Amino acid sequence: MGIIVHHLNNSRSQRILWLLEELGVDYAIRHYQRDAVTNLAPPELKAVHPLGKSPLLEIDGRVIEESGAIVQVLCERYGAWLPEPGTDDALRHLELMHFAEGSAMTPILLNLYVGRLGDAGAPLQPRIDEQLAAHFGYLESILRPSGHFVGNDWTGADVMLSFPAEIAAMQAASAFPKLAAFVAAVHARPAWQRAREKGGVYFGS
Ligand SMILES: N[C@@H](CCC(=O)N[C@@H](CS)C(=O)NCC(=O)O)C(=O)O
Repeated sequence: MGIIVHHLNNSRSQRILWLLEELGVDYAIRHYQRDAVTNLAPPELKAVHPLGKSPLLEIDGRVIEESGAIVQVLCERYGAWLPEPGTDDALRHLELMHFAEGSAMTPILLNLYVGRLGDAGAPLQPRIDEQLAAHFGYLESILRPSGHFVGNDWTGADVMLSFPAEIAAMQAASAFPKLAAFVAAVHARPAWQRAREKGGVYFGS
């Protein structure tokens, strides 16, 4: 049975296309477009999964939600982009796979939503800014001399952290030069460029 990615334009789903391209796996994309006014996913995604969010991966006759789980399943299935099991790197990898969505996305999303409140959100903004700087600063500090987040090669953690790193590089590249270099290295990969072609509009480009 084939693999299908339910892909929302301009979303975290882009990194799943990137990983599939890196793995050289055959897959199909079902495209969904954000609403031009609300920026939300279209209702058709709720027919695939009750939350109606993307990415969603159809594989082996079931639908998997949550990017981190999708990345882990794909890396394990194809035996690639994972550190050696039982090593310190494997533990670090697990930690960072969860950090990407569990921690790094929280201030990013708060910034997005509270920013829409205008003056009403002003009292919250200093704490959000401080947490954004803390999380981006942490990522900047743990990026290894190899240019990867774990070990000396590409892993699923690099895929997961590419999204918060892209936000950091967009918002303040000069404050986070290592993250900006990491993002440039990701974007230079032929697999990322193929995924970008197939995925459609991403970050306005
Ligand atoms: N933690 C989830 C987040 C999924 C998520 O919120 N996806 C966004 C795109 S970045 C989405 O579908 N937003 C559209 C909506 O909420 O209507 C994951 O990483 O898979």
